[in-house]
Amino acid sequence: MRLRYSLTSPFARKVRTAAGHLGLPLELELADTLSDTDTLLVQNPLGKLPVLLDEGQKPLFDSPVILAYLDHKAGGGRIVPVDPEAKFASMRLEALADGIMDAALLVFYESRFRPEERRHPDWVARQRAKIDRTLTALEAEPPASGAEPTTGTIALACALGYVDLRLGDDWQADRPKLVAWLADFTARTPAYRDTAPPPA
Ligand SMILES: N[C@@H](CCC(=O)N[C@@H](CS)C(=O)NCC(=O)O)C(=O)O
Repeated sequence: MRLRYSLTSPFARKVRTAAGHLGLPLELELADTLSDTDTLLVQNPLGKLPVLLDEGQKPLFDSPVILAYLDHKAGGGRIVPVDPEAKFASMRLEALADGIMDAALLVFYESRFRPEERRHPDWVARQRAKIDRTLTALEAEPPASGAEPTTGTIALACALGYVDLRLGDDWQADRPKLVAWLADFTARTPAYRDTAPPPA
């Protein structure tokens, strides 16, 4: 399997962490989302990464679909819980974590791609508020430490890592439970450690 990815993409990190945890080898191929000629545009008309390429399959995206596919390839029931209650809890957590990443990405893109005079501070503040509220909700109900990784906890770890990378670690100050949870997840999940982005 080949993954179109970038080194800093939190969504691609989800896939790399999941594949590593499941023992599924991935060939990595960088993609340039700013290029008009990158084959990424053919593989995913949305022009977004990650995209997973596997023989006999259409290109797969987005990251929740790819994680479900990897779980299937690994025999099922590994990172997608079989028990319906646990499965929907994991999917819900993944949706929240992906939402944090979407908002953090938008904040980052605003500073990276928009000239200063066309930026919208109120809009950026709204994105940051989404992240803040979601982290506070998760601090009130953090995932259990010591559990086997699921699509939800893999996504959450990648979201927290991305917030650290792009927005700094201020979020940690009043969220000791999430900080402790991430430390435990990091210690127990080599594939997450091995996919840390280069420093900003
Ligand atoms: N929902 C998608 C989000 C993917 C996404 O936003 N990827 C970013 C990189 S981290 C991207 O490709 N951005 C380029 C663009 O939106 O044009 C997923 O879960 O894979």
